[in-house]
Amino acid sequence: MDVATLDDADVSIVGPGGTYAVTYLRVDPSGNGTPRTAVYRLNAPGGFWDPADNGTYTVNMQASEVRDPSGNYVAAGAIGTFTVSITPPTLAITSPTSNPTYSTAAARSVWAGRRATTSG
Ligand SMILES: [Ca+2]
Repeated sequence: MDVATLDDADVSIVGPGGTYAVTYLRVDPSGNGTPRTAVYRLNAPGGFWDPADNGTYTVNMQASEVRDPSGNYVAAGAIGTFTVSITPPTLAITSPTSNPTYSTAAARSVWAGRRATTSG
């Protein structure tokens, strides 16, 4: 692989919500040779991953983007898929274990006590 041909234009990803560009990050190991693994980042559609993004994503090699040192380009077309499956978190609200009671007589008593304390 001619690693100088690696960049953001090499692949695009088609998912349930459309076609997405990627960001080229690195190649392992560095320098020309074979085999090489190129790493790209796909940002979450809409800024974060949520259940609306669930589904199958297809990685598509773009024509005339990556080649070997002899000038042979990788053929365009689908080169892999991955699945996104996000389950939303749940929040459970349980009843309190004790149910406080309210007495108007008790409230008056407390209020009167405070008045007596502050006026004295
Ligand atoms: Ca390229």
